[in-house]
Amino acid sequence: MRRRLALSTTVLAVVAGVVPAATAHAAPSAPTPVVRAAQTAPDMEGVLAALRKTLTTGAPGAMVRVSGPDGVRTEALGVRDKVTGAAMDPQARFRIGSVTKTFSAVVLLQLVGEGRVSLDAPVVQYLPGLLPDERITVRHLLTHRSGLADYTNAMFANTVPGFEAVRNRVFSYQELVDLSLAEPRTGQPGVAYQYSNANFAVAGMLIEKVTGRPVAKAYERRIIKPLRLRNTFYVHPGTQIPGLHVRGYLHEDQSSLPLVDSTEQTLSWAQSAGAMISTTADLNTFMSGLVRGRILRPAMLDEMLTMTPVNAANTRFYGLGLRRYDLSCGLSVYGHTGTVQGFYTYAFATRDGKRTLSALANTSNRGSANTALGETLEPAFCGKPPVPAAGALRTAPEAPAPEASQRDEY
Ligand code: REX
Repeated sequence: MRRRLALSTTVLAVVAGVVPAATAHAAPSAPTPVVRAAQTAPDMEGVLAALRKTLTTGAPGAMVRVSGPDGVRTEALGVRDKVTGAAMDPQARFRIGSVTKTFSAVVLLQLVGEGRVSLDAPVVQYLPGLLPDERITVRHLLTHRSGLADYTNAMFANTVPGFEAVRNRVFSYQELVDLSLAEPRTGQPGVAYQYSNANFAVAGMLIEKVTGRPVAKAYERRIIKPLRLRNTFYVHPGTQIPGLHVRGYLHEDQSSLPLVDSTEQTLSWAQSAGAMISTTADLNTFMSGLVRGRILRPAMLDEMLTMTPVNAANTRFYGLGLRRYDLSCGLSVYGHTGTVQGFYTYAFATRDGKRTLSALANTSNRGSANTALGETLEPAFCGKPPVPAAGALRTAPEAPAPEASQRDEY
């Protein structure tokens, strides 16, 4: 409790996900994370309740996989295909959206560790003329502090028409960067966190420039093979999800209209910012392997885990292509979230990598379903909430525990 009060006073100038830094180059540092292991068993009843809520708020199906030294637990509700009625299947592949950003950041940090890229070098040193501001560094891209506008806001201002306009399009990275640069920049380099897919489009371009090969090869050689992720793919610009997979269903902005099957698309609008396909098992292996140092040297993992706050409550942080959530039980978990048409994903691990969770709902453009899916994290990592002492309810019935009030913040 003392710790939480102390944290809430450290960051005062945080506004709606935009966090000003003290100077152009030094981002505010996050409070020390709690690195201990998850101490209580996962509360699978709580996880199931969150999945049920995900369905009642509009997802055709949802599933979760919680892995740890005491075993693997999976839960799946609803359908993975609305037409055939096939049940949601914990083995099925799906689109992981921005969890792809963690893969891209790992590849770039490996290249940094090999001395082929410098985190604090200007991007234009590697990609001459690409960006109009030579102060934008590689680190700014990976921390969302470049000020490059997120072109997807305009692209998907009208959700379904926007999606249909790009679902079969193949963009070059240059075209995506041009879309971003056609908009005003959101700030000076290094100053504020502002989530933008443009950052990870440039990151992909950088990977291709430095390695001389497509990003798919880098993911395969540097992450997928070493961690034996047999169900993880980057098929861009292919539109199909290979093999057994979940079908994705996109909500229209007008909620009376039927769901749109959004399974097949190039995902070219995202590429290295969001086009990968995986499974809950592979995502757990990936996040666990990452935090345990299996794919990054210690110094590079430290860079990735250097976090700055991104919400006013000071419970959400962003590192280099990696999020940190501080849960109500005081535990910090690391991973990423994903949203692409028809698919919401969460993939998180404790700092010691011993407990991991991946969750998927086959819908999107329905914030309440995404929030409900995120409510799997607390029970999975914190276990059952403490039962209040018998007298406690009589003395203070109107005051909710701080833990309870924080459970909605995903
Ligand atoms: C694109 C629009 C969302 C989705 C987006 N996705 O930027 C990236 C990602 C790749 O995964 N980001 C999330 C669409 C936020 C993350 O990091 O967790 N929304 C939808 C609309 C809204 O079209 N008009 O909900 O499917």
